[in-house]
Amino acid sequence: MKKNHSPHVVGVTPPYTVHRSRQQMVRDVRDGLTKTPKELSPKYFYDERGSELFEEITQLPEYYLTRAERSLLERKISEIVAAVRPCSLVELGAGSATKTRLIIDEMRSSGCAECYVPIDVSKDFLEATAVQLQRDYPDIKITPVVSDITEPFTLPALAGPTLVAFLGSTIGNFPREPAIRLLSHVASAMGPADRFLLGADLRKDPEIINRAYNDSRGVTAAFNLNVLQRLNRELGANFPLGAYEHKAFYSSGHHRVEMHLTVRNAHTVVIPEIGEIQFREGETIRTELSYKYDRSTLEDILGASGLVMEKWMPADDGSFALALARAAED
Ligand code: SAH
Ligand code: AVI
Repeated sequence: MKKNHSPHVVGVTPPYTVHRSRQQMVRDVRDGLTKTPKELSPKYFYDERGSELFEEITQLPEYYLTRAERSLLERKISEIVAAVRPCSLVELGAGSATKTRLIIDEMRSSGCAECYVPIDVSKDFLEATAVQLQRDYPDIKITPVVSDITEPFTLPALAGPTLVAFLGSTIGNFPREPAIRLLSHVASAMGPADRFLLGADLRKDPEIINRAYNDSRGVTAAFNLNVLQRLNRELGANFPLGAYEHKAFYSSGHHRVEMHLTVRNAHTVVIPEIGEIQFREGETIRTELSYKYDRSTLEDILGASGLVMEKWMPADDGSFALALARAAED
């Protein structure tokens, strides 16, 4: 990597991180809920409970994304590691880093695995992931970083070459311009020998997509509603959870899933640091977008971010793809 900054390492500076992110949260919630239509950033799904619910989603029969990416990684990781020869791995939005173990295992068996830097906003969950990984891989330096990847992020000094992974199609939770801003930060942190590995969900039969976001056990609904529970817990808000309903649908025109919370009956919510907010019957809070891609759209987004796609690795059934990219020469 080109840059060498000091990171906010978990366990060393948590009060600083928590304090800053709370102020940001109040600002974001105020901005989002005073807009028409109302919205909340999907990053607020991920407190510890939200991260646990997401893990449950990845096990659901309807949620094909995680299984599709896992089987692609199993098939392609030796080729990727042989081509990049990474000694360090940085991961954006690492979560439980379950699939990441496939990358780390391959790096170790091919002779170089010095450090792993998982970056995530979900502080407690990230800490638990890092502790477990350090136990399982005592020979690798694990440096978790609590950070919002939409901000220009900082990275520790790393033994190169570095593979920067962004898995799970989390890129899909960002519309085009924010996605380009985020990936531009990645591109500018990469040196010539580094590579970016992106996992992305592809366009397909809308029924399959709709099922993935409307599972029969209601786990996605609980994940969606958890954002309001979080605002109740952390900001002392009084959202009546029973007054909201999970709604998710695929919009073919926009190539994206929209996730909303629909208001069943009108009410007023008080958030002490923000004030009173009115909710009308039938209105919605948009909580997430999840874009689905094709190769040319992704190549275009990567290109606009200063990245060049070198390898395109779609699943045999076309459900999901991995893309490997390098930074464009200036
Ligand atoms: N990579 C994992 C987890 C995907 S879930 C997988 O493929 O299964 C999305 C992850 O990104 C969560 O762990 C969430 O906490 C994290 N995340 C979401 N928005 C983020 C942001 N703005 N900054 C940092 N991490 C974020
Ligand atoms: C993390 N992200 C890619 C998931 C997605 O599919 O957009 C989050 C999610 N939302 C509902 N289910 C899963």
